[in-house]
Amino acid sequence: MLPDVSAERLVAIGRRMLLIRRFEERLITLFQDKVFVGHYHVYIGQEATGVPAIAQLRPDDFLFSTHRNHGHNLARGVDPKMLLAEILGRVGGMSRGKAGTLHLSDPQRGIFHTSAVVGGSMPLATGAALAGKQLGKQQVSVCLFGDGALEEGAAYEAMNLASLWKVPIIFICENNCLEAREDIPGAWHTTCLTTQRLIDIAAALGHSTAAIDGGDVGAMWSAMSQALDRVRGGEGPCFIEAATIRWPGNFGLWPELPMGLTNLAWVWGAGEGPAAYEGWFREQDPLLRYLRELQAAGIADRDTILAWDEAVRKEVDAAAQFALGSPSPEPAEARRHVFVEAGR
Ligand SMILES: Cc1ncc(C[n+]2csc(CCOP(=O)(O)OP(=O)(O)O)c2C)c(N)n1
Ligand SMILES: [Mg+2]
Repeated sequence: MLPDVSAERLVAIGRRMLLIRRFEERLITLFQDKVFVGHYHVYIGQEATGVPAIAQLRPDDFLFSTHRNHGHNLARGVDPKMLLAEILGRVGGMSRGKAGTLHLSDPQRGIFHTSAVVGGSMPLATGAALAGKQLGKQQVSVCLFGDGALEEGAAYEAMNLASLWKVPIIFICENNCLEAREDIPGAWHTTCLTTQRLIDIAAALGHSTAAIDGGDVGAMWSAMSQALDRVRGGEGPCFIEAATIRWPGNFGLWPELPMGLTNLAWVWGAGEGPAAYEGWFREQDPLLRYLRELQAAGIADRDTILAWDEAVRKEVDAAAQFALGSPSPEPAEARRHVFVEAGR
């Protein structure tokens, strides 16, 4: 079901999801073209979680993310040009190319830290929430992380303290561990935890919880809206488990495009694409699911969606042109913006 908001907002969500998809697809092709090196992760297949959640934040709220952070940054309104330059390690990036994909930050947008250390953002987000509480401006700290973070001790300390201190924090666990379990309603197969329903962990620690289909924009919108009311009202932490089916390009060590670029023809019928992934296109892809909902509600027809796609692709082209035209940092830059200069 679509969120109960204006058509303008529904459209903005769809366009932002599309921007994330095309940006990440471009990033994969840039890597395949050897434009940059090193490990990186993409957010494709999880757009229906981050976009409706982050769209509801106030500009002064705090956002903490993980290794799968590009989509969260775009959802928060980070400039695609600067974001791509940062990911490629160029001086045009938000951190002058020194943070790279794994440590993106944009303090002006409340993105103080993303961490590739699994679970690493959770204590920091809890600390920010404590600051938010003490500042008394009803700022909320939102922490997105994967199911794997619940393997880490830091996650439990953070969740426990958040509850003890009743701080305004929303933990959003993006559980991309595949399929729903038929034997336990509301539970998902997880690879790394004995607990099948991750909200049970948070509930035991006193959090208010919600388990939703992370591919459903409306479900995420409503869970987040309720969580925000609760935490801004001083009622303590919330934990949302958003279950998503892992995107087929995300199974290997490196992201791949086994299905090619997303073919939007699947929104209004059967598009072209490898037969093996027809189920993904028809039922699981959260972007296609949402665009179909907009179409069925009469908010966007085929031509409108294609026009959005053209505009988004141009925005990604411009980002690529900017990032590729931006130089790498000078070697001497390595000694700047550090706590202690080497050799001192
Ligand atoms: C503390 C720590 N242990 C191991 C790793 C290596 N590592 C990188 S991503 C990852 C999987 C994380 O799974 P999850 O948090 O569910 O995120 P997903 O990639 O599934 O979105 C692991 C184990 C790490 N980065 N940090
Ligand atoms: Mg995971």
